[in-house]
Amino acid sequence: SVIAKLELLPEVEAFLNKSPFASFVGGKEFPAASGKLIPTLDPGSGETIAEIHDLDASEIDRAVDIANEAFPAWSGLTQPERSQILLQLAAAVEKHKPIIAQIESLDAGKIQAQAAGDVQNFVDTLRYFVGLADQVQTRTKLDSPGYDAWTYKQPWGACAFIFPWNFPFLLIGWGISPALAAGNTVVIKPAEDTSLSALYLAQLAKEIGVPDGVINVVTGRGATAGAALTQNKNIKRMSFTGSPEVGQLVGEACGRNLIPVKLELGGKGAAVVFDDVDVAETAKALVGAITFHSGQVCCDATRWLIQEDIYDEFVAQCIKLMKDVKIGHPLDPNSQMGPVVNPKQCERVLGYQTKGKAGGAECIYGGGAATVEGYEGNYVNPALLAGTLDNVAAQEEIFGPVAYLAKFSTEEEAIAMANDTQYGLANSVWTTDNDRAARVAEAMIAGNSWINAHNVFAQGVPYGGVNKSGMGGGVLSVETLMDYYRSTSVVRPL
Ligand code: TXE
Repeated sequence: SVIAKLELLPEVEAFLNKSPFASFVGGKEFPAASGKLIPTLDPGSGETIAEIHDLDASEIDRAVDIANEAFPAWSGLTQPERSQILLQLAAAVEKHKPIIAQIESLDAGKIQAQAAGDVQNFVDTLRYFVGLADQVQTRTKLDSPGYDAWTYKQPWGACAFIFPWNFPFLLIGWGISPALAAGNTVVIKPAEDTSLSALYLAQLAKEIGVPDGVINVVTGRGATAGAALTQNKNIKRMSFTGSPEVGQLVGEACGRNLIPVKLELGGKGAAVVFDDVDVAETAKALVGAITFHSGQVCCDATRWLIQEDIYDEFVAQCIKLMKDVKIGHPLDPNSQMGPVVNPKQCERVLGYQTKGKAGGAECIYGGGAATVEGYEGNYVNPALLAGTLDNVAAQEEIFGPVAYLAKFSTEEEAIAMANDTQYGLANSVWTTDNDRAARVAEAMIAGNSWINAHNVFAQGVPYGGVNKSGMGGGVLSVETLMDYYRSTSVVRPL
């Protein structure tokens, strides 16, 4: 076995030896009565690293009940008491960063150093939301002549989260931190391909004294376990991150029960590059972005719109850079780009290259499957396609290291092309003209616009998409924190 030859930390080996993994609910293992298991694979070698339990609908419902039962005690703590526990959790995760990062790297096919960055981001995000929640005034006096009036904010109860496989641990941090800091309990359903870091978190939370039932992890298939969570009438809020197709189903299910839902879906971001940029630097940044986590990044720049007079030079630079990208196993410290998550995703990425070419696009560099000696993983080559924007590869989310290039001549044309999409998550504009940068950044229809950068996040800066990219954004900011309080207005005539 290839995995046996990898240098795993003893703690990671010990953790994997606990397989098969039950879910973790109410502070203890929570097995699937059916005994059904789902294998979880190392995308870098194709080998099975563990198995997870596949819960059924009644078990999901039981987990939600347990989370609701834990709510009165958790929400009844004072804010300093709750914050203290969550800060201890943040410290424990930080201490265990190398272990969690290696589990994540092996489970999700993520370059190990990037996985460590994700774990740190979880820690920073949790600390940030604890700090914010400490400042929330739960009673606010209203100025209403003739009345004594105020609003009172309190947490909801058990909140549900369904997460995808591209940033398994980081997204848990973005999702649950505001919910927990506000005093809610959580039920987390990680993607079936990448449930291990969530299970590690739940066990760690138990060890450091997070009360039982506050952080629950349920594992299983999307169409069964995931769907059961979205149909449960006792969850107080739902947050889903994943594909638009499933997002619609989640929205429908929550709509039927009038449960508030937040959807973070895909994207087809544009990078608009004007001719006054440093071409080599900009090409480097965009090649870095599209190859980062093999392009499995919802806010990625996947449509590169290049002003016509620098187009050829820009393409030449990109090709040079892409040739140098070292594809390899995520745990190999020399690797710059790892595999895609599973064979299905590999087929999807290659399929869009075929469909794009059939629709008239030209493949100007790369493409196809990649081979990495000694590993039977899901490796693909980075690729550059070029053509008109009415092509399926320019309109649909590929979720792989594939950039689609097109030329523009004027600023107006560039904005129209950037907005020629059903998505609206994140775009970037590249120029040394500050006025133009601000104009274009504001004219592109999306939740986020970056200037001379792509994929930059900061706690305190709201993140999230519009249109087919989702609804209820505000992630990473006070906007999301406030979602996790319900508000009661109290009025007494004087
Ligand atoms: O995602 P799914 P998939 C996009 C990306 C990718 C494509 C397919 O383009 O190629 O989606 O990925 C759970 N009810 N993104 O099929 O199915 C599932 O178990 C409730 C973009 O893997 O949306 C998992 O936990 N839940 C995205 C989660 O939904 C269901 C990241 C996401 O899986 C369910 C991932 C159902 N009926 C994929 N069916 C982003 N925006 O970052 C599945 N799930």
